Amino acid sequence: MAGGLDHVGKDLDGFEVHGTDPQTFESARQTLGTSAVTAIDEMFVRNVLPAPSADELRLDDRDAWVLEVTGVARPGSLTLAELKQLGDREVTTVLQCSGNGRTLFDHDAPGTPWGVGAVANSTWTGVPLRAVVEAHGGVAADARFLTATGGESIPDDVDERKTVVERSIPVDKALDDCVLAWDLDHTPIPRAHGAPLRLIVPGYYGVNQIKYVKRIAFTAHESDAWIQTTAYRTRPVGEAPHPDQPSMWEMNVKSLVARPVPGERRAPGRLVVEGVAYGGEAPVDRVEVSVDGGRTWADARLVDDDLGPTAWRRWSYEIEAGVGRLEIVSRAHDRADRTQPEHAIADAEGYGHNGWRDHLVTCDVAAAAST
Ligand SMILES: Nc1nc2c(c(=O)[nH]1)N[C@H]1C(S)=C(S)[C@@H](COP(=O)(O)O)O[C@H]1N2
Ligand SMILES: [Mo]
Repeated sequence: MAGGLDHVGKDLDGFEVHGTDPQTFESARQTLGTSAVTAIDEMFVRNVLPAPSADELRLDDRDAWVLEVTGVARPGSLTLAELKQLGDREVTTVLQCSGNGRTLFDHDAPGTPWGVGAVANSTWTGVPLRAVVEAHGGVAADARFLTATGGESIPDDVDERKTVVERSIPVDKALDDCVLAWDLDHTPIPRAHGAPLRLIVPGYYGVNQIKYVKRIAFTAHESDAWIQTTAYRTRPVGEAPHPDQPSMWEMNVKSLVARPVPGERRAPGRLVVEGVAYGGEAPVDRVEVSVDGGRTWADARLVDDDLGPTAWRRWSYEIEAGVGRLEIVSRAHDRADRTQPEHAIADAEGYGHNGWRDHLVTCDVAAAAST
């Protein structure tokens, strides 16, 4: 935990700081799901490269930001002001780093040692990508992917392809669901979260949600950037990276216990267990909770209205707790009949942990000690 303002304008109070340049800040478990939509101040931050400066991002004149569009019938570029003329849509969706839960794996997976707090649920406003494409005469005939490039400037002395944040996603996904967003939570996107323009890919892992997006290209092949070919692919421990391994695109179904927090002590009586659950492209429609380490389960109550298929569901489960130790676990199900496994598949890079057993939270229920 740390205090004070970071140089991207984020108040670090309450975050676990894994790195400051580039910024890697983890949200505290107990803040997850305290509101239906995560407060911007409580959103985790993950920058692979240092964030561009306010000048580079045109923060004094956001509408002047330029987006290049290629792989369409009429390639060209648009300012943010022009993009705003093409229409807008709001989408509430989970943003989660592929490595969220990495430290729960038994093997020593490399990368940021995330606990459970690299996840948020956020509302974005922007233009549907399809509208941008239509304004440029449609996608090129051979296009199979959308490739989006982040606006970080890359120093001359490093290999641009090994460094650039550039990701490809299937073209149908891009046209059906994606938005180029300028607002987060109905205010201009802060620098930490991708000002002034960000690609939002609902239901996909965080790395695909390109911040500071300066170019979109419809391409026949996936990007040859290292972050696409080699990194962010799932594979068994011990296997070498290869571009044929599945890319970290759609998120798997998952849930977290937010409160009580691990090791918390509570007095006997009414106890409310709270958490969040989310899927990838299919919405979560049921969450089960066990307070005896997975021996018996009961359905949790889903809180809030459904905010959309890729938003999280907050859930709540109330018990009368007697003296003893609670071993709390949760298990989410999605509408495509997918469920969290008891044990996650051990992933070489520590991606995609959704096993319910490793997410177990213990809570001791004891009468208050008299002094
Ligand atoms: N341009 C750019 N986009 C990026 C990144 C980055 O470093 N640069 N990091 C990615 C990763 S790995 C994640 S998990 C999310 C984090 O989004 P957040 O910092 O808004 O929480 O942004 C993604 N988009
Ligand atoms: Mo990430």
